[in-house]
Amino acid sequence: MKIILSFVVVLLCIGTLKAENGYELWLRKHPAKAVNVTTSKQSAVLDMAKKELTEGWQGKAGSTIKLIVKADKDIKGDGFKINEGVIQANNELGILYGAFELLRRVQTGETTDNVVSNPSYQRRVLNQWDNLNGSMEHGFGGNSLFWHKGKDSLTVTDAERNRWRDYARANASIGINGSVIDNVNASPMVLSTPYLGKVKEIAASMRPYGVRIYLAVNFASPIKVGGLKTADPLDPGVIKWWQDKAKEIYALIPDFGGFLVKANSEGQPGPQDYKRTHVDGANMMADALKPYGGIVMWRAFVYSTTDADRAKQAYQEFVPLDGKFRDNVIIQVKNGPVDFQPREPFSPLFGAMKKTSVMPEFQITQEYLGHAIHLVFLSSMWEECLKSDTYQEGEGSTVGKVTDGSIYPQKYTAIAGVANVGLDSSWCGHPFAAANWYAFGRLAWNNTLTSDQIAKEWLVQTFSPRETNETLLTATTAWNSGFLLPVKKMMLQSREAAVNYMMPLGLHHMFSAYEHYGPGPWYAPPRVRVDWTPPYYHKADAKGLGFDRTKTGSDAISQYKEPLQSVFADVNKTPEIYLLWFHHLPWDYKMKSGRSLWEELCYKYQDGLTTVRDFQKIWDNAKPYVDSQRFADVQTRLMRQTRDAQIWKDGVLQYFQTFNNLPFPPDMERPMTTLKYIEATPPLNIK
Ligand code: GCV
Repeated sequence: MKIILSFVVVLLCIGTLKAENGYELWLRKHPAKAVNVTTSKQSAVLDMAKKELTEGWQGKAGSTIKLIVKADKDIKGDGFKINEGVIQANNELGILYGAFELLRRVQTGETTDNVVSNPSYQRRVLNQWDNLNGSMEHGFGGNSLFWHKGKDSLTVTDAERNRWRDYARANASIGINGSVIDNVNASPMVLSTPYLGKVKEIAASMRPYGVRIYLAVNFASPIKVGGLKTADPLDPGVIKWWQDKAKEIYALIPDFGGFLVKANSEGQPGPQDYKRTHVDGANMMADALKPYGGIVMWRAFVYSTTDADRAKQAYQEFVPLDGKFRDNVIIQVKNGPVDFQPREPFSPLFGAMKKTSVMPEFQITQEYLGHAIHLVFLSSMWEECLKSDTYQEGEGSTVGKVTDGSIYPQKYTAIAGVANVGLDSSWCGHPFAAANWYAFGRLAWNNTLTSDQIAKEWLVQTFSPRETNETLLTATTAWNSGFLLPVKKMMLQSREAAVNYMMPLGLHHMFSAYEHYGPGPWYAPPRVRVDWTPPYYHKADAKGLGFDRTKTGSDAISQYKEPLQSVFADVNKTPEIYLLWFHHLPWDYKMKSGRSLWEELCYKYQDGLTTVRDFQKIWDNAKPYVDSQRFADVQTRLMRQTRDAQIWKDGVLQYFQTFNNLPFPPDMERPMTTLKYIEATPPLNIK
């Protein structure tokens, strides 16, 4: 009887699911139950917490919730406690975060008693790679939320203010408390007085939600904006220029967060242009910001063609500088040593800088993971990184722990995510790309969360039926088994699937030159610098494949702490997921499965493709539970993802055959297109 009832209810739901464009993200409104919220005092932030609870309450009708701002030894920073209808925090922002957490817990059916929640990182910051002309570097969710071209580019409208507020609210709901609102390839103009006027407006819109503004700054700004002859960090005129600029900014924006700097990297100016060091540059800026409590996030993403292995260079340049930075400088380090690839081992810089604050940088926008076309849940990748053991202070020195202050004393702790958020009505392009924004925030708040938990939370909030009357709640069992479980499984498999159809077994950087989307392992025109071409990384030849980073090769393994060094040095001990990252191996190398390297590679690509085909079936079966707009949108994107996975498989494997002349394993699917065709086809992401 129950089953029949559930079925009937599901059918009823199908008829009533209204089209949704994704704008509400994970904060979709449900009919609220009556609740009485009391506060110990009145303030803008507390009023907002009260409003969220009143408008979103789905717990017992008639409940009372008390909001109490009172210090407690168990509560750290802007953390909170929830117990028996009371949210307690050290400060008002903590109450707001607690309110969002309580609503989430009610919705996901988790306990709402004895909850103590403290953030892993103090600064949880999005990096928007937004250009001042309104475009976004590797942004796939539309144009910039903050900037646009034209003569009215600095006038602010109410529509913009509302959008910024919605952005800040979404961030606050997952604990993100900062946003760098311009690209790390920074235009000096952002520091000009007219632009700072707009920055002030943006900051004002976000402030009520506790989201502070930061700016990415161009090291040559004193020349370009200030009219000075130099940007030498030791020049008194330059020092004064930055001090005056900091004073100007803080007069406009008293809670300004600080600067993010990409210096001497990929052609950006920096202190080395004046024979100075990263320390000279970063400390000079840090001194200018210090009186106001600002910080400098100085990126370690540096490499040049002079070293034979790009993966080694950040470590080589930064480890000798350990201990020399001011305490308000944080070195921002990408998760892997190369560049946000589908899979990299963790950067050896994590844990190696013991007297300097270090923060992880993740890429939420899917530059290398299928843009806004492929469904790839990146939480799994970040979880893998945060839980990787660096062994720097003995076993258990995970990347999470060496960056969140639990192992090394750090005055400031922080984490950054390169945002995928833009002006699209769905914010991020792909409806499932919002799950990556969500996951970043949740992991920044708690770096020990599992991707399983995060996926579940996101799905429940993003897709659960809006109706809450009791009859419809009987649909829950059907919803769980028909939607939540299969779709969650799909999300959790999606990153590994992408690794498999793009570059399995430790292969990396095999993208076409066009926007890092489709396959291009063959791409190597004569005048392009070699470390921007895939053959530099895969090193395929007649004998074998892979980058030798052991002692017989670049010796990058020596940057890892024992026992990892020995593990990576030994081909039999190296985890197969990193095999070709660390070793150049013959095509007939025997894998743990008993297959040859070539066969294993073929099966991995096949596996990636087959998994994505299955995603299409999973999604089609989920149709009764999803509104027509989001259903069709995901369905169409999955179609393209499947086609692309096929092209990745066909392109890469046929290219490797030009070296090894080996046949495909007998039971493997044959290619659908020739290598020649794939090489000549325009980039896949162009519609
Ligand atoms: C913002 C990669 C990207 C660049 C990006 C750079 C960085 O190289 O392709 O677009 O520049 O990383 O992180 O600075």
